[in-house]
Amino acid sequence: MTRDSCESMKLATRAIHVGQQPDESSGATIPPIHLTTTFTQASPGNHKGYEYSRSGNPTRANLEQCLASLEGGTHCAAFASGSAATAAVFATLAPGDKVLAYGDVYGGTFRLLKQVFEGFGVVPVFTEDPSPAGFANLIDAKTKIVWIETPTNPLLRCLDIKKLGRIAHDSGALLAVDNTFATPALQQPIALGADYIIHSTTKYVGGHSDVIGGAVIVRDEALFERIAFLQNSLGGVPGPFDCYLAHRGIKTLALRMERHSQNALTIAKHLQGNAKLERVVYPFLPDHPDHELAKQQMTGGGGIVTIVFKKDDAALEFCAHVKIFACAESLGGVESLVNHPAIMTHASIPQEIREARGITDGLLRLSVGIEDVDDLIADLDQAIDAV
Ligand code: P1T
Repeated sequence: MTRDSCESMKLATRAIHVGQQPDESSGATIPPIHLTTTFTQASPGNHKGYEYSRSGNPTRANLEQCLASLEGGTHCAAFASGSAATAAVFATLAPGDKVLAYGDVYGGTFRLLKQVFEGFGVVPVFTEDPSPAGFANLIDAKTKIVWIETPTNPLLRCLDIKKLGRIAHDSGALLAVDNTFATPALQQPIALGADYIIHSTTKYVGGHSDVIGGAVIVRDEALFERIAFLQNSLGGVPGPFDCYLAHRGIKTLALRMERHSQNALTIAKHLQGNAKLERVVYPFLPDHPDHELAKQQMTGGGGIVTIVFKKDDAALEFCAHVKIFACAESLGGVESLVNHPAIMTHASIPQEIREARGITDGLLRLSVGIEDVDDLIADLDQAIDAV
């Protein structure tokens, strides 16, 4: 089926069929992986739409078509990592342009803004208030991009995409939403007004912790032209095999996100009230500060649960005792992981800023996998008992 013939279908169907036309030459139901750097031309300039695999490759085009469809965008550009995708969006800016972001962003995104793009004259501005008013207070005519993650990494605050889209647009800025944590299976930012969607496809989109990748999805032709130009010019493109792996993962995205969300909610409820924990953070728990908003803009709470131990040292001890949960960076794979953001993923954020944001040494981020939830709970309980 072509993208056009699938467009009226639901996400779980599109995830399996868009960009998966059988191979014309052989009938292969699963399209071949086009492991080629170049494409033979009948005569100079007379080709079939592909010239050189940095500029375009059929396996990459299949992945891009599918991701654009799932996010409700018109176009997608795939990248070699989520960071390369993020950098391409910032590379659309000129000196003096401002990026307004909530402080609780992925450490690597903070590092790109502060240690790379600030050097080129881009001005990063961080609000510590995730409410629409927090952004409205800091936005001005120089703000070109409002950048958000929702839920945020690792504190799981949820930001109001619809209201932030209006604030950005009223001021002449674009809204960029990093949809890595929720994925299009749980949250549709373009339908709520976002202009750019960014993914680390390394996470839930790929889903199996075996491929690094990224993507930018847009709903506007002119924006896509600029991003496609930067994709080709900066050259941070994924190889065909990586595109194949990410696309293969997408086919089970809807199913996986349902199970990740179910397991995470069950675990969050189970851990709530544990005497050794100060806090259990999960958007679909009623005591979460953004619970109402999360229920409005997400169809499930996602697979991440953040826990904070009363004693900082307990977090490290816990990591030494878990058996099923692997102590590792990253998230979004079928297997459960535990990450210590202050030491691992968010170490590039200066300590005083990190702690002021609540990323303390006692905080752990659980990426809840799709194993049997009883086994996961037993593992968490024995590790907490051991500290
Ligand atoms: O790792 P990479 O594919 O380059 O993606 C960067 C990135 C972008 N956006 C979000 C929300 C992310 O979480 C990440 C990467 N994050 C981790 C590696 C992590 O463990 O949090």
